[in-house]
Amino acid sequence: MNTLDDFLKGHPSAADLKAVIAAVASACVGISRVVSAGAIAGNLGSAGQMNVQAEEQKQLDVITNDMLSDSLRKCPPVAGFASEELDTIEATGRQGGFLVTFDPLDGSSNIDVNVSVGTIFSVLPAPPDKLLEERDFLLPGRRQVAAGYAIYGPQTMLVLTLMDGVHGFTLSASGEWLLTHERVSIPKDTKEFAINMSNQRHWAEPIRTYVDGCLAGKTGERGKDFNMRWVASMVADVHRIMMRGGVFMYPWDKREPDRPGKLRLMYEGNPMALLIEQAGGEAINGREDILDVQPSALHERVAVVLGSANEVKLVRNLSSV
Ligand code: P6P
Repeated sequence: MNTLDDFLKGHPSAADLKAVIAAVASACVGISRVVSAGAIAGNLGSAGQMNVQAEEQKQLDVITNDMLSDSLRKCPPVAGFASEELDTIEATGRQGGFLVTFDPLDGSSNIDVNVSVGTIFSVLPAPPDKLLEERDFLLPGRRQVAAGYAIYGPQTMLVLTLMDGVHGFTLSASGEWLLTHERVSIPKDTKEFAINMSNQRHWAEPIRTYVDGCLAGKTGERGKDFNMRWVASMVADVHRIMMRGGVFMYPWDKREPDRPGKLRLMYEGNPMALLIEQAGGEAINGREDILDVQPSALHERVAVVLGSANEVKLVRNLSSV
């Protein structure tokens, strides 16, 4: 089997971009080990502080953030990075190259109960010759030059795109990423939807209509029965869709009417939307492609509906009436 190093060596993209991917991949090997050590290492539970999202930080949120930050600081083509766990950006002092945004441990509320979690990352072009500012990160998702996630589950996998399709690597016992899933392709149709049903009374009409159609199954207009999954770990739900299709929804809801959604645009919505589109799926915030959203703040949130193209098209049509 080819390794990630073999894959990158043979890839036409620029050497400095490949160095960024290698730096992220290397950090994820370490994160996998720390996550799998769990209670043995005494890293579970709360860190006793809140992050910029006003959410309680887990110890592993802080530990994994530091691991990925350290790896990027040491990677020459990285001009700066932003993390879900950091209030603002960190500039490395180098100019040009790339910006990286990341969620070091997505789904960390699952970590204490041993459910799959993951790392999500996005790579953007850095401005060529200026001191870095937060607004340099506020590029639409279409400007990404690479994105990916690591999923720490029964297997640890790295799933990434360098803008020519999506490829999956599985971490071997010896710590090597082996190419196990070439050119991942998401089925256009599905019988599986993922949403947190406990929020049903808060959704807007189009989402309620779409989910009601799935629940009606063969007895309704869809003419087929659906299954439901909700891991409450975006990386795990998206990975399932990458492997067998489906539709994932975290829509706007009226609990916080001024908030577009729960998930973050720059390091959850955009990287996942790029991967989904590169694998033949679609990713919208309801009406428009997530990748076309113009960010206005580093930690802004976005509504997310992504997955099998024909299902997302249905939601887009319902939202457009
Ligand atoms: P809820 C994890 O906290 C996360 O950000 C995503 O990974 C996940 O899809 C979502 O929130 C789960 O949210 O409201 O179902 O707990």
